[in-house]
Amino acid sequence: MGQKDGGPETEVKTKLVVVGDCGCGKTTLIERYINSSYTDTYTATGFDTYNTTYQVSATYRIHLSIWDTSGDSGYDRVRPVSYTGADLVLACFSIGNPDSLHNIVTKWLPEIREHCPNAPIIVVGCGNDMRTNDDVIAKLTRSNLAPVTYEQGLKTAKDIDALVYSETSAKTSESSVRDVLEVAALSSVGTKQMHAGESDGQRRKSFRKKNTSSMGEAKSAIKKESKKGCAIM
Ligand SMILES: Nc1nc2c(ncn2[C@@H]2O[C@H](COP(=O)(O)OP(=O)(O)OP(=O)(O)O)[C@@H](O)[C@H]2O)c(=O)[nH]1
Ligand SMILES: [Mg+2]
Repeated sequence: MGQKDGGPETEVKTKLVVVGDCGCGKTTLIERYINSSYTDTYTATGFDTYNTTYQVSATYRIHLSIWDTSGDSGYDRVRPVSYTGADLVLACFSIGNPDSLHNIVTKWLPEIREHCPNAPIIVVGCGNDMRTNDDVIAKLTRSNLAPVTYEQGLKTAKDIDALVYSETSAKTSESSVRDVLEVAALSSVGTKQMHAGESDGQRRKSFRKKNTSSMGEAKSAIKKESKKGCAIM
């Protein structure tokens, strides 16, 4: 804490863990946020940590530690290390791969809840540019499939009691990427001081309460962000 322009300065640290199927777009999302870069080339991740600062306002700063993981099942036994101390988990899927949404429920939720039972979850639909991409649609149609719709993503997020559902395109919209990471940062600090052992319902109520009282400057920011394509449940 310090003083700037006469007001108190607030600094908060938070840890976000990013999980989801192989190739669903986790690293691309993070790289776009951290470096403003995008590549179509896929490079499998092992583990990576990115540190950055989100300056919410002149006097409010969030130090973000973003933990990237591999979706490969070969890492299932070692990935749990990443969950230690997580303040929030981003559960990602690809809008161009319906299986990856299904796996949020069957694989990622059980793993997240085993290793961090109380952490809030944000469900992130990566690559929403693919929803209208003719090549992606044609490829999925050959298997009697279609890109994931907004409603399907939102329903899954509600079913697993996620805090927020958000869609992004690291390829075409840097602002959508910024929105989801910043909402994640704000949500994670908003839920940090909640009592362990609260039910999910209590957690969401507490989040709303924080969001309208002690979150201060974060309050107006998250409200603003939530209007830009994130559904806060
Ligand atoms: N069209 C489109 N492609 C994307 C987008 N985000 C990622 N991709 C592509 O998806 C592929 C995989 O992305 P990654 O970010 O490496 O996937 P990952 O989830 O980190 O995969 P693992 O590290 O193996 O778990 C890359 O070829 C990206 O270019 C997007 O927003 N739109
Ligand atoms: Mg990766």
